[in-house]
Amino acid sequence: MKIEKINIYHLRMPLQNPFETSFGRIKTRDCLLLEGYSNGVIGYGECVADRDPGYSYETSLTALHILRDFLIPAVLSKNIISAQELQSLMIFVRGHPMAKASLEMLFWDIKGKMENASLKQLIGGDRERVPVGVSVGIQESPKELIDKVTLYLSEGYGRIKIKIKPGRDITEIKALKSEFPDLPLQVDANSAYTLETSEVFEKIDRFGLILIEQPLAEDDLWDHKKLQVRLKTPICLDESIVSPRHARQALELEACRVINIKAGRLGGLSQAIEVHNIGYSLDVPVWCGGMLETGVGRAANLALATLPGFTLPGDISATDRYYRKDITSQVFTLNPDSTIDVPTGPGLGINIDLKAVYQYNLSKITID
Ligand code: OSB
Ligand code: MG
Repeated sequence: MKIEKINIYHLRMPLQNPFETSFGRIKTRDCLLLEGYSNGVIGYGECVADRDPGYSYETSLTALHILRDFLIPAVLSKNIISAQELQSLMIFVRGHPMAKASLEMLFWDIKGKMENASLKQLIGGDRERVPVGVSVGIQESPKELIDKVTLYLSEGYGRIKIKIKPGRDITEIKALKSEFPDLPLQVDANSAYTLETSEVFEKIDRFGLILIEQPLAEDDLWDHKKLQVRLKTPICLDESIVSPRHARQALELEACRVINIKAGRLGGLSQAIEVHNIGYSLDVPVWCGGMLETGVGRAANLALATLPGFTLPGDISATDRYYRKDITSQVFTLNPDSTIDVPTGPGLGINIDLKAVYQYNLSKITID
């Protein structure tokens, strides 16, 4: 395939509810929507970098810069036959995985449309629906947290993740577990603790959580190893795993026992599949993380999670958990068994609602 032209829309999507993590609170979610043209076929990719560099150093505007000035000029009008080939064209850019991943997503969408195959088929997935959970932000009080979780449980979510930070952890976990003793619960600290502030994890360890996600610094494996030996609960790394090599090294070091896979963080679906393969070969559970994607990224996450090593529920929730009006005409809904159906149409299997795109659009540029 030769990609002739790419439009980049910078979108700002209002969230249904503010989302608070240890690194901040947001009411709107920024993303980039890439729209690529190849031989009459139009494909889409989503860049999951947000407005602020809180989760990682990338932002929507750094990604826009790297895509516009480096990545897109390097791939336009080249004959690209595989994701690996696309990756090799982008390798001269150090870092900026979310920018790269958005171009790879667009590549897969076009490829699927040209070959009349769904992304799930292209990557060899074998499920029609995937198990999912919901990620709940830090709430005003334990009471409000219980109300939120009660609501999500009534909607059918079978696994709950809550965001924690120092001072907003053990009270919240205790409150939830006394209200719902059998609740399948996991927590995500987004790097908010250090070994010095880590005593609380011995207390958290008594609650039999599914996992503790990214307690310590994003650029650290060693201290996670030191924390993991103290705990029965598996540590799951998110921010720290930025390549298949990091995944291998983290597992060799026993810095974690579970891996959260996000194509954006890893630089593309092909890299995400490699991390999955490492986990699968070693019997290490992996699951699909989320970045509050629009329906575009959600479709890609659902396809990715059809691979057999995704044995834990993903952070892939129904559309209405995120946005009142999404930019895809498809609305993703939760099945009663806490699963979501995987799109079956060619490529990502979604249709873009351009009216909604223009409603949320801050800027549009064309590179050709
Ligand atoms: O750490 O998993 C995370 C959202 C934005 C940035 C980082 C994270 C998250 C979530 C939400 O936890 C997951 C979702 O998309 O539902
Ligand atoms: Mg996380």
